[in-house]
Amino acid sequence: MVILGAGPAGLVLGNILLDRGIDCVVLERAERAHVQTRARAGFLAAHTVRVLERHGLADGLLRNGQTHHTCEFRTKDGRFRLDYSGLGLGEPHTVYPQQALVTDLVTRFLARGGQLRFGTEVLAVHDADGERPEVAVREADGRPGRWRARYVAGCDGRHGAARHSLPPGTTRHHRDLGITWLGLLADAPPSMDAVGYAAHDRGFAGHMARTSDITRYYLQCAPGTPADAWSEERIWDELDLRMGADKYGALHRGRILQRSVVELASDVLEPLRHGALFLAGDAAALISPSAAKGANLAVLEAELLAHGLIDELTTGNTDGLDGYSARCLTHIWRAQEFSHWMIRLLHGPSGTDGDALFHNSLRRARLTSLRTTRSQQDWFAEHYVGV
Ligand code: FAS
Repeated sequence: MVILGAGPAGLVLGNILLDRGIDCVVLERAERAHVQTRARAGFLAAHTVRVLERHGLADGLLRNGQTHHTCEFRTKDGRFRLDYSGLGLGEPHTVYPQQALVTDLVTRFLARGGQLRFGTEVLAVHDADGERPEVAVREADGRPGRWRARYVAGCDGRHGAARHSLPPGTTRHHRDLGITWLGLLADAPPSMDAVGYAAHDRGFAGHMARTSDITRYYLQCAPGTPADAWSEERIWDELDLRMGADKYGALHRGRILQRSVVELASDVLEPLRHGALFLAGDAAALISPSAAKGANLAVLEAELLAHGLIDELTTGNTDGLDGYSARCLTHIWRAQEFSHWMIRLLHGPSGTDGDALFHNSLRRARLTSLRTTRSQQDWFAEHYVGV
């Protein structure tokens, strides 16, 4: 079994297969230090925690993760909080930085004798429809290499080789959402005990705890804005303005540790299986971070694929593998739908022309429904935490 990519999808899959005695190798382009410090997700759904616990992969997050169950919406009409531990399925999030989870998964995989080849770039997957597909790589020493296996899992993300090795006829649904965020990681304690969403006329702003000392912020900016265009002072001033610091108190400031530009897009490939090649995680679909679903879907899909592979390789039963694509796509499209709902809730066209006024009035009505209607709050909580 060859697994492309050492992100949450590839590592969860590799650990589950290794535990069941199934030989696998993970091929990862980046070096270990980079993989283990790349800051992305932080909100793990209750389902994700259950999957990781089920496979003995949750020690770190159970020890250091923080349970989270409140979000706060701030608009020019005021603010309201939703404690979703009493709404919908009544499930909380666990806040645990993705880089910490990935470090746990790498450490455990290697400790169990797993083969993980850092610095190995996958160039292409050939003969996916054949008995033993071939994975062409550039090894860490620069020499070309080839890996053959009964199955290949493409867990190498949205820009990986697996996506570019698909046969013609694969359907790709892609939408650029025309919204850009500055993704920021600040060396500052969280300023509220909730996920903060500000739907401001100047654009969206988001506040998400990562640890007791580190906070992730998102700041909507004009498309094409370079990551380093804004000074730290301007960033904090704008975050304070959009978060309503004049009414609710200033945010805790600190050094900006990491910045990235996130162009919100939605992308789904169908089907997710091509012969012996299976796609999982961001290689399968990209969900905008507005719904915090990407890493959670990656773990869900990794477990589904692992179960299908274990069944086929140990009993010859192919039901799990045959149904893999359809099962994942059901979850993916639900996550896409919720992600789009969140985008329409938190972003509106700027300006005062008729169209802008119309859409912003719809947005305010959505926020009012969420603030005042129990059924809307239950729906929100179920989709916000569920995958
Ligand atoms: P990954 O991208 O994590 O891993 C793929 C791996 O494949 C990488 O290590 C890469 O180096 C490697 N690779 C790529 N090409 C290769 C090649 N040719 N050869 C070998 N290796 C190759 N999701 C949430 O659920 N909650 C959040 O709060 C959240 N916040 C996010 C914030 C940001 C700024 C970003 C960018 C994403 C966020 N996401 C969030 C989504 C994110 O977590 C992804 O969904 C998640 O990393 C997907 O995991 P994988 O599919 O394993 O892919």
